[in-house]
Amino acid sequence: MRIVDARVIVTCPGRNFVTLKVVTDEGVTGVGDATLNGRELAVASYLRDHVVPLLIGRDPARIEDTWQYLYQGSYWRRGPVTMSAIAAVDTALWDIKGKVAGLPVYQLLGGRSREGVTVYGHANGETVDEVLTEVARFVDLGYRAVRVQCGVPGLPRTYGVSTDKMFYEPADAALPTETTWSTEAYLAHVPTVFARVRDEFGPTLRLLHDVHHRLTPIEAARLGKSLEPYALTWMEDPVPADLPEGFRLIRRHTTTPIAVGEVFTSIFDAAQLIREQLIDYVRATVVHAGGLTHLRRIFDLAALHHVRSGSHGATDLSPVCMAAALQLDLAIPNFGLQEYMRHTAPTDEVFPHGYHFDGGYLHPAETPGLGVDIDEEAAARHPYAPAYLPVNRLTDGTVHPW
Ligand code: GCO
Ligand code: MG
Repeated sequence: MRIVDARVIVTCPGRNFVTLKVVTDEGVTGVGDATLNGRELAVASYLRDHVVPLLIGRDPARIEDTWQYLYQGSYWRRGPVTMSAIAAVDTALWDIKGKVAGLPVYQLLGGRSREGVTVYGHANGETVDEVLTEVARFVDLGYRAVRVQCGVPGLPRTYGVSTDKMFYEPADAALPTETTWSTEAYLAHVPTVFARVRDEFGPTLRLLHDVHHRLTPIEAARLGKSLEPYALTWMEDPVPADLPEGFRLIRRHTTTPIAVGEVFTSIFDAAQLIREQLIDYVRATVVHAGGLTHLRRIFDLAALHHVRSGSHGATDLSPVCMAAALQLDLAIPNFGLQEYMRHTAPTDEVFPHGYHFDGGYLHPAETPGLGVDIDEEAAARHPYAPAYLPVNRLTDGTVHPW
């Protein structure tokens, strides 16, 4: 079998997605997600101009060899653009391998290690009362884990709080919107939110919170400590993870578990955090971390050090990424949690898929391959529209992590 074509499909059914579709001479096809929110066209060009010509004529069964060829062969390693492009090829080749074998990809990865993939949803509101209503909605839907984000009094807009609750999308404008941040207001407010959520929902519902890289290590340590009575499953991205040793300071002060890694693209971003046991969950995912082949490597390293998976699953990762992530989530021994933000109906129409939610779990499709596809005619009805993530500033105007 040989690869005869590879198409890069950019579509915007409400938000932008980049998808690679690999076609073989025997008519078997595979898909891979290549979406990099706010920088989509860079990956589309990398694929079209520098990767697709190298795929034509290759044997699609040689997944590892192709990965190494694209990674080592580019000379310029790592980075989100390169790794998302490699991820798309890798994912598509796993899809093809599954279809050829007549098996869902999780069977090729060692088979099922659990009955379903436990997911968490996003409860958010401007006020604590609104948050409580939203948490109740997720509990009613069957979720066993809920991320809680609340507006901060005095700040006009806060990360993670949206009007369209289920389909939160922060890349909301053709040029970046600007938001305002106050660490003082935030640190004072968050513990009061979790006190009320625990009070209302009892001790066993798994609760999570995303700090979105906005604190310094000592501030994060203080937040972790103040949240200890509410027993969070994790505090996410407490600081920018560029400096792994910064996490030692957080660790020294708090037992609140830490999840990091949605912006990681390589095992080398995570290695020190994992080896020193500075984190509890690694949030890398298929599309930005080099596909199933490389993500499996990250999770295997994590397993040696009591670190579990907690893959990113925001709406800017397409259903193709989610379908692939679920295959790996089901197979690995050290699965922790999977983020699950629902896609809109127009997105689901462009990406028909067989995974489904039931009783707090997502279940991958049982069909051969990944169990997801792209409807190219539907995709063509939604042309690319520029959209950027916001830029954040402190109240005095200083640029601050968003
Ligand atoms: C999450 C993430 C997202 C990111 C988004 C950026 O935990 O789901 O923080 O909400 O902000 O993926 O494109
Ligand atoms: Mg996050």
